[in-house]
Amino acid sequence: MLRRLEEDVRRALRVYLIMGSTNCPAGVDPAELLREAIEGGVTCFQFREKGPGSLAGEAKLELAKRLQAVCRARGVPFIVNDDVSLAAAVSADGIHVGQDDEPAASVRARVGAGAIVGVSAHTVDEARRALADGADYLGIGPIFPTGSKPDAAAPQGTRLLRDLRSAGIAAPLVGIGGIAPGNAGSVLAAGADGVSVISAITLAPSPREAARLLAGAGTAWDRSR
Ligand code: 3NM
Repeated sequence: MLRRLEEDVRRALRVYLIMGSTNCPAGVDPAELLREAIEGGVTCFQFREKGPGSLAGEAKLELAKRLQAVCRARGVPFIVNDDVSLAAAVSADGIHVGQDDEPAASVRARVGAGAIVGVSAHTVDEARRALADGADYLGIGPIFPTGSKPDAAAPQGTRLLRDLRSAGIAAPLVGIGGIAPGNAGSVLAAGADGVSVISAITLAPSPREAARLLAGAGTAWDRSR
């Protein structure tokens, strides 16, 4: 399969929902939440099944397949967090890894040229290394304080996004951490191609409306340029 075009990845990052079963309010079906969020404007999805109470084994695989089916029916890329074996088992569109996970070069070797590889980076050096290792996009965060990742580093604001662009890095970038409709514009203005969120959508009274507002922040940013 041909390597994804960079511009396709850039466009997909615009409103990037990350979610696992533990991010959903009690009694809410993750597949239904995802369906609503995509209807609202989500352009990419990452299955991140992590932390206390998260699913494992067959139950994790089953949920991955259900969420992938929702994405497929709507043409939204389905990315798996960290678990390269799961990504391979379901033929996911891509895989996202952090600095403490399997290195990007070995992930790229395992998933092949046709899959999207995303890497979390916290410095310009980490970003350069990930791109040299074959990453298609970088996740930059946490931008703002987040309640969704207990081991997140200190919030760094939009500075690293600006530094990466000033350093001439043109690769697709997505901001993450504490992003919501009200601050998404500042993340795009700093150089991100999109915003990645968990709670702004999963804990919103209406995931559809939250996604619509995040997509609207992108449209407003495009118009202001
Ligand atoms: N990674 P919310 S912050 C999964 O900084 C994740 O790399 C981060 O959740 C990083 O949108 C984060 O609810 C959690 O703040 C994002």
